[in-house]
Amino acid sequence: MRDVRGFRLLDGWLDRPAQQAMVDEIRAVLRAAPLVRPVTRRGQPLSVRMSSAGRLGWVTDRRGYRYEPRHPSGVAWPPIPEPVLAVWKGVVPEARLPDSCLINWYDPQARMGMHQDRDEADLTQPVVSISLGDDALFRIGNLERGGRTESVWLRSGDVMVMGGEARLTFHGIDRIAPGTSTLLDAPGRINLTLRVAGGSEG
Ligand code: MD6
Ligand code: FE
Repeated sequence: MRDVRGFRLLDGWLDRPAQQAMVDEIRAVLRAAPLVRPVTRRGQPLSVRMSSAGRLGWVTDRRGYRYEPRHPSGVAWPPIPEPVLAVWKGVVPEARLPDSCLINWYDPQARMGMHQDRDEADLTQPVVSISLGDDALFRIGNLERGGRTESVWLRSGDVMVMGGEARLTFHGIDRIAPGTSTLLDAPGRINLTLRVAGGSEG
């Protein structure tokens, strides 16, 4: 376990067969709830394509950022696959169970700008992220935008926990290193982020 500014990085938490099984589960979710390229409130398309599993899915469109109970097509999000829930239970056993799993697909050109994850109702609950496929350069900043940053490579099978003091730290993905993993059949990366998005009524 490595601690980088309060982010707990569990290198190689998932072995190769577990990664493969998880990719199969995610592909099944994406057949029911296909990836979409979201736009910001200003209409700027993100480079990452997204879908979700769980009671709530994170979306952005002209109406802004929020959690929604349905895919933009109108179908309910599929349930969070059991092996994905098992990672959460293994790494943050004290936390409430997650009700949202955001699925991000990065093609080799995709990136994610520095952001905070703050659309969840209860910010005392952690966010757990799982990396599958090509390596990604993850940048960790501060509780305010700007300042010095530190970068770490996230590799296939790595799990990252953002909680406690670090829960509102700015972070982003600078780039993907295509061809560094043989897990997926195309160059790119899948990132799963599990969250407790809703309030305690859920
Ligand atoms: C990514 N991850 O790894 C983007 N957010 O592709 C995130 O934005 C993230 O890894 C919250 C907690 C952990 C993360
Ligand atoms: Fe994030």
